[in-house]
Amino acid sequence: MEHKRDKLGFLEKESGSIGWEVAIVTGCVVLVVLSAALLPWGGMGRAQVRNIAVEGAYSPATVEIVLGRPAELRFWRPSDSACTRRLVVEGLHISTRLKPFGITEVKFTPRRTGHFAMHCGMEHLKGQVVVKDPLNPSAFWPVYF
Ligand SMILES: [Cu+2]
Repeated sequence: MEHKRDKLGFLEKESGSIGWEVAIVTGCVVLVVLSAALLPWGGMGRAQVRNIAVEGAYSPATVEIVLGRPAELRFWRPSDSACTRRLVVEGLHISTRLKPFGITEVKFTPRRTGHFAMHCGMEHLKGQVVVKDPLNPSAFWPVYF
């Protein structure tokens, strides 16, 4: 099969055919976009670690995490006051005892977006866990206060 050459001597491509270069570049772009899109759900990568001090208040009172990736909330409770013993996060199925004078790790993978109220057993201490979907930032359902 003869290749046609233009005036400058460059090989002309047959009309209607897509060059390999175009196919490869398109394939790469598709792969990058797909992997970026799937990352939040894949559970890939390290856990999202958040440190929270429990002494008179939760500090910080608001922690933000991303949907679908393993999360690890680390509660540092430097006292054994009865008030701070229990930790509850509404809507995320978290109710646990925080050990005194140490760190309690609470591990879970958030499967829904929203603002989830966090409080002690008697609801003196208050905070919230915010779960966001980076691909759909306006998705905040259901909302728990
Ligand atoms: Cu309390």
